[in-house]
Order: sequence, then C-alpha cells, then structure tokens
Amino acid sequence: MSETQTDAALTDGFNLVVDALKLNGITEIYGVAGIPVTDLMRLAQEKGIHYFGFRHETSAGHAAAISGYLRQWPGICMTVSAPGFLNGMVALANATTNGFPMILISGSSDRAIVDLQQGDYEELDQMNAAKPFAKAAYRIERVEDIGIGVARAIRAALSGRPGGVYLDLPAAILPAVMDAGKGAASLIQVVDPVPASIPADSAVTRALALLAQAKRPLVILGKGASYARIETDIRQFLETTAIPFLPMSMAKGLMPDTHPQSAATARSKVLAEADVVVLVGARLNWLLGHGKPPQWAADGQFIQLDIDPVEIDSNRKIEAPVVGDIASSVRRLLQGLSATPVKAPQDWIDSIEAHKAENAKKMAARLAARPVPLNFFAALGAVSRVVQDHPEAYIVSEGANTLDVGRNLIDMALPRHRLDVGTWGVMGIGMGFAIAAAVTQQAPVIAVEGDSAFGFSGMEIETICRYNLPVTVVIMNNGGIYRGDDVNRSGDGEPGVTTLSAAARYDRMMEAFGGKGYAVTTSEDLESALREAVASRKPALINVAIDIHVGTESGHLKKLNPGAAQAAK
Ligand code: ADP
Ligand code: TZD
Ligand code: MG
Repeated sequence: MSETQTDAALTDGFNLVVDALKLNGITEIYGVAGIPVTDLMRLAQEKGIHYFGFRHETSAGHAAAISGYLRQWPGICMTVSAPGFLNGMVALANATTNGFPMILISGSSDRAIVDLQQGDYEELDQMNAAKPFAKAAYRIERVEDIGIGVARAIRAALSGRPGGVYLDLPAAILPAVMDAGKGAASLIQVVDPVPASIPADSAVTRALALLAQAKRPLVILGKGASYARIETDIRQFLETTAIPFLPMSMAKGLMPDTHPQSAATARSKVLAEADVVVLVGARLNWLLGHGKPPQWAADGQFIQLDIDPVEIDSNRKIEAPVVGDIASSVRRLLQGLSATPVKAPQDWIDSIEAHKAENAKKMAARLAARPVPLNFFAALGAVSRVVQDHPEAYIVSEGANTLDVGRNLIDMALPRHRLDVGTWGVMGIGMGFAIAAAVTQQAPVIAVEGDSAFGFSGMEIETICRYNLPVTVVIMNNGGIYRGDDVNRSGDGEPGVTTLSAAARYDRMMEAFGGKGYAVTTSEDLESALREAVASRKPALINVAIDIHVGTESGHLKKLNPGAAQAAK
C-alpha cells in the first residue's frame, strides 16, 4: 500500500474530536494552549471552529459557560493537563452551580503512570478530581469512543438542569488512528437533547387554584426562566393576571425593568407581604433568604416551576410544585387561565405603587447629586443613562458596591442582557463573560467592574484587544475591596486588608495593549466617554475615580459578615 493510500484510509483522534464537535454545532473553543492540546486547537481552527486563546483558563471557562447560557448549547473550554485543568475547574464548578451548560475538555497524562503515581508530566487524576464539581465527568480511553464521549458530554450538559461537564482526553488517544470510514460512522449527532418536559395537568390545576385565591400574589423570575427564553409567554401571563413581578439579577430584562408591574423598587415590601409566590426558575437559596422569615411571611404559600424535582421543598414547603421545563409549564399555566381566571387584587397593586413612588422619590434625590469625588450612585447613574440609549448592549458586572448599586440602577430592556456573579457571588467572571458575549452576540458589551473584581481577570484585556472585540470595561476605582480607606491596626504602615491602589490607572493597561483608555473623575465625563467607547465598537477601558470612603463593607451582604455587623454597632 502506498503512503497516500494509508493516509486516505485512516483517521485519528485529533480529527475525530474536531469532527464530533463540529457535527454537534460547536462553533467556538475558548482555551489556553499547551501539551497535549495545542495541535488539537490548531486543527479545530483549520477546520473552521473559531479558537479564542486566553491568558488564564478560568476566564476561558467562564467564557464557555456564559456562551452556554446565551446559546442554550454547551460552550467549550479546552485546557492542558493538571494546572490548566484546575484553573478551568473554578469555571466548571461555577457553571454547575448556576445551571450553565458547558464542557471542559482537558488533555491528560498517561493513565498507567498517573494511577501508580510515578510522576508523569502534569500528573493528576483529573476525572476524579472533577467529579464533585461537575454535573458529569467522562474519560474517553479509546479512539473509537470519541463520538460517544462527545455525545454523552453534550447531553449531560444540556439535559434537565443544565451544568458543567468534564471530558477527559488522555494524550494517547489523540494521535491514535483508526479506519476513516469506521471513524466517521462512530460519530453521533445528538438528536433532541432537550426534549420538552410537560408538567402534569393536576400540577397546573393545583397551582392555578392556589393563585386564583391569592390576595397578595407575587411572581419571582430567575435565571432559569431567562435561560428557557419564556419572554413572550411570561409577559402575556403577567399582563393577563396583573401580578407584580420581581426579577433575580440575571433575569432582569426578561420583562423590561421599566414595566409597570415590576415591583423591584418595593422588593422588601412584596417579599414580606406576599401570600402566594410563584417561583419561575429561581431557587430559594441565600439570595432569597431561603424563603424564610424575616424576609418572607411565615404563612406565605409557594408555587415553584422548575425542571428539577429535587429542588422542590429544598428550603421550605412548596404547596404547588410544577415540575417540567419552564417554557412548557408557563405555556400550560397561560392556557389554564381561561378555565381558572386569576387577577391580582387592586388594593395589593395600589399599595405596591404607593411604596414604589416613595422609593423613587428618595432615589431621584440621590441620583440628582453630582459629588466630586464621585460616589457609586452618581457614577452608576451615568452608566445607566448610556445603557438606556443602548438596549442592545450586554452588561457584565461584578464587585460588591459596584455590583449591588449597579443592579438597582441599570435598567435592562431585553432578556439575557445582564450577566453577573450569579449564585456564588464569584469574582473573576468579568472579562471571560464579556468576551463570550461579544463573540456570540455581535453586540457591544459594557463590563461594569469593581477595581478588585477586575483584577481577577484583568489580563484578558489583552485578549479583548487581540480579537478587537467591542468591549468597554468601566472600572469603579475606589481603591479597594468595598472601600479604599481600610486601616492596618498594627500601625506598621503596611496597607490595610481591603486596600488596593486608588491611584492605579487601569486605563493605561488598556492603552498598553492598543485599546482606548479614559480616566474620568466626574459623571459628565464618564457619560461622554462611555457613549464614545460604545459607539466605537472597539476595546476601551474607563478608569472612574470613586471616593475611597463611600463603599459599604461587603456591599449589600453586611449580615453575612460578622465583623462588619460588629463594626456597624
Ligand atoms: P436565580 O439565581 O436567578 O434565582 P437559580 O440559578 O437559583 O436562579 O435558579 C434557576 C432554576 O431554574 C434552577 O433551579 C434550575 O433547575 C431551573 N431551570 C433552569 N433551566 C430550566 C428550564 N429550562 N426549565 C425549567 N427550569 C429550569
Ligand atoms: N474571591 C472570589 C473568587 N470571589 C469573591 N466573592 C471574593 C473573593 C470576595 N469578594 C467579594 O465577595 S466582593 C469582592 C471580593 C474580593 C471585591 C469587592 O471589591 P470591588 O467592588 O472593588 O470589586 P467595590 O465596588 O469596591 O465594592
Ligand atoms: Mg472597589
């Protein structure tokens, strides 16, 4: 047999991995190159998958995760063995916690050596290390199993509550060869990986019966609802029933924040007073005070729409579970309204309106102030004015005060346009989320970052510049974690625990990589710089000088921080 005939008849692991991903609609890979995946990445790029090379695997992993959330299809992160893999694990665990579909693919060392702990290059039992943090973890040991391995990873990431899947590729399977025809036949294009999961009629009837007799009903929209893309049906359901709604952070925009039924500016009141609450893709975790007093009425009753039956009763009794996919469940509830009409009582709506008006007055006074040095309200007020004129922009946000004040001030008009720290409150999502939003949505991105938060992924502004992405990073620089005036009580002159450099000029970092840098000290300058940067559709960074004394310790989470509570006494 001539050499060309041999080549024509054989394929290898490199080609089969790339072909399996392509066959399943994967169009991007986010990663960091090295042994043993560099050539795999090169081949993927050659065969038409866009490869985005990062500076750190955690950011590449966050990019893959949020791509999964935005696309309803797993994002792919690819890393080298042991340390690269572990860097990716933060993102994989965060994806699993938040319900984002992603697949972390890592090359790994020789099993025979790893299992006898003989000290291979970057030795680690990666699959078992991944298991506690992943929704599923698989290893492909034979080249002929690549098709099945990729199919299983995709199904595991997407099905039920989505999550992070780890896929281990031992280096030896990549150059391994097999018959090309058999190889092609071994690949699987997944069919119907997210079948509709229809709730029982009895569950829908029970839920509507409870809701119909509510005196103070409330709907809470979570990121599960955003993910499920129910914007059309939920709007019809809410407008038909007149029930007030509250969006969780990443559900902002599923219904426009400016919708008259939004109870966001009466949040504490509606949580404390609601008698029947409908949870739509939101968990009763710490972000909702576990559904318990004092935040909630002790005798409130709950309807919960979720894909995961185990979520029901996790924190308190759920009177009416509606287990199914949210799109199907909301559709059934909507259809059920003709037989069981539901209308929120007018006195409940009126009392919420009165409360909202009062809070709006207080906020207007806060927003009218133009202090120099800037505080968070004045600076984020300027950001919100620009966002109002750019509803197409994606907002990424992390930090503490920056995150909390921004969440309240920046109204979202469109679904899935706010991407933030999610269930864990994790710092470090910023640049990865921003890059994937820009790549997958072809829209401008504004990353609103605390100065500490930015530091976790800041080096990725080089990545943003290298790919020339339309990302504007706005850094609320108050010189620290929460605030910039922490005191070192030892008196030895070293910086305090939460202190960072208030004089730092992050804008110059951006300039170093070829992007546009702005340094501003007033809300007017911030607003005009941001307008210019967003319109340019080019990499930009605005360093916003914020008063080092104005942040609150732990942002809005003071009660979770015993020291801060003590200090406040
Ligand atoms: P938030 O932080 O916005 O409150 P969570 O992440 O706590 O949201 O909750 C999202 C919930 O949505 C999870 O319990 C998850 O199981 C559920 N979920 C995610 N996708 C779907 C879907 N397509 N259909 C039904 N439920 C879903
Ligand atoms: N490490 C990680 C991975 N996640 C975290 N949430 C933290 C540390 C602790 N942390 C917070 O919870 S917020 C925050 C840290 C370090 C940064 C807050 O400072 P900032 O924001 O500059 O980003 P503000 O505007 O100054 O409050
Ligand atoms: Mg700060």
